[in-house]
Amino acid sequence: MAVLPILKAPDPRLKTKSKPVAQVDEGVRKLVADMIETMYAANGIGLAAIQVGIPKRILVIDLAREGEAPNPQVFINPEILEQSEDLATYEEGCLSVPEHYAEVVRPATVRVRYLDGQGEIREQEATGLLATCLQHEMDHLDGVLFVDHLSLVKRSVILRKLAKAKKLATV
Ligand code: GNR
Ligand code: NI
Repeated sequence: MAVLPILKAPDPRLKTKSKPVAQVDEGVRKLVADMIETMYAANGIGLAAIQVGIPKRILVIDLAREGEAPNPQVFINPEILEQSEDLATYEEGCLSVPEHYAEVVRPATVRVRYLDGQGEIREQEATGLLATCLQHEMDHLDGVLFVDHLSLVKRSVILRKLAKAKKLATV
């Protein structure tokens, strides 16, 4: 297992549309294990493969709180089957948009179909933080960041600060 470096915006790779996984094989299982380790090391509740530079439709989520037993959930090739009309607002952050947080409105409940870490097909209905996190991660698979849900003004402020921070870091 390995902790992988996480891409930070603005990085053009974060805009990639990730490709479906053809087969859940040894290579995919190794990547999933590395993604879980990377998510824990970064104190995140979710991670999409593109955040570590791999354009595959894979995401991991663990909503267990500190002191609770770890509960990593693996979603491969996830698809939204249904989404509620009622909406929920959460303050979102992103490991690829460090130190910026903003309220994002999304469907409150989603039903998803996906392959689990064993390659078994599954369906799950998600509400609350899991619904938000799943949609945030699934956005990554299509090259979308939470800031893309904000007004142009809010998005520009955040992206300009990140570009500046990146510039300072590389001098
Ligand atoms: O760690 C994370 N926290 C978070 C909080 C609210 C809504 C979504 C998230 S996901 C984020 C980790 C991340 O960037 N996943 O892509
Ligand atoms: Ni994110």
